Amino acid sequence: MPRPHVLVARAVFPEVVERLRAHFEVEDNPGDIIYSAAELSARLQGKQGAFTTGSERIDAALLDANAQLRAVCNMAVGYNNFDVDACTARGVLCTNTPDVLTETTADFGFALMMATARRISESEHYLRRGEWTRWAYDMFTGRDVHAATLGILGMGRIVQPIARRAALGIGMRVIYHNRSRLAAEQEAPIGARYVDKATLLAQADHLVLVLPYSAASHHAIGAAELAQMKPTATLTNIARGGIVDDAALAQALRERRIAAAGLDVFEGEPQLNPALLDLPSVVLTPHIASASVATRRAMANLAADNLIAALTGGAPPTPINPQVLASR
Ligand code: 8YV
Repeated sequence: MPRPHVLVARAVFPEVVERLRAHFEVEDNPGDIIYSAAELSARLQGKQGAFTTGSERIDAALLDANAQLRAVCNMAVGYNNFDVDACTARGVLCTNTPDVLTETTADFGFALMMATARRISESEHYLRRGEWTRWAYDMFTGRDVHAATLGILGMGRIVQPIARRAALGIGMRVIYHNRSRLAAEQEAPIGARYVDKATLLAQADHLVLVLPYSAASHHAIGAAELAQMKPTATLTNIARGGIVDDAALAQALRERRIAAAGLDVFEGEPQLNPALLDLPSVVLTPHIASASVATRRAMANLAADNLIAALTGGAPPTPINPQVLASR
């Protein structure tokens, strides 16, 4: 039987590409060029599978131009770059990489919240500029994190690790909001209390966003929501750009309607709203919440496991639309 052909759309650990070469004819991208939609579609000609990241959009037009495609395997837990309905309608399996990045991302979310509340970036820049000449009683005073109220908007796997760190680690009171609620036995050990969105916004000292991006979550935090937060509150986004209205956030920070923000994701990234760059009260990081060496390796291997299983008759470990497999 001829070996399937696959595209590895971005540069990735060489040993993971080698794993794929054991099963497939592989076109890889060691130069890590970001393909335009037209180039991605052209490179997928004749390929049955794709190893993708969040930067490759898989939509109906691309699928129609590549009717031979059987599987698209994202090296990411988020998959808003996939039109899953269009894939399902054409029998294309979609997979993602849940679970392997949860604790690493929770570590980062916690670090970003801490850095934001305690003004770590702002004070470091001051020091590097050579402006630190003496101690002052109010120099870079921030907001306490321990014993404060953590608000989590969103749900799913990441809520519990963040809540666990917060409640059991440093005695935070944890409230969360999402369309659905954790079971009582999941809430109890981490002391998480379900509240409505208005209560979450009004009571959180530190608000962390962990919800997936969709049309429904677009600008879930905009001017109206920011206006409901405490002027002393911080906002941390480790979920997706577009969940926060970045222009409204920049304005709220400029007018000191909230105290500070920690952002790992941005609308239109890697471009940033320039207003954010001018604000000292924002900690900015380039979408690295899952970026520990071990976790990125685990994500790449899980995406490869999915691709190998999908095209060799196996059971992909983390399918998004498993109904496609049932109908094969
Ligand atoms: C990825 C992420 O690194 O998993 C996700 O959803 O946001 C990150 O961990 C990024 O999407 C690249 O694929």
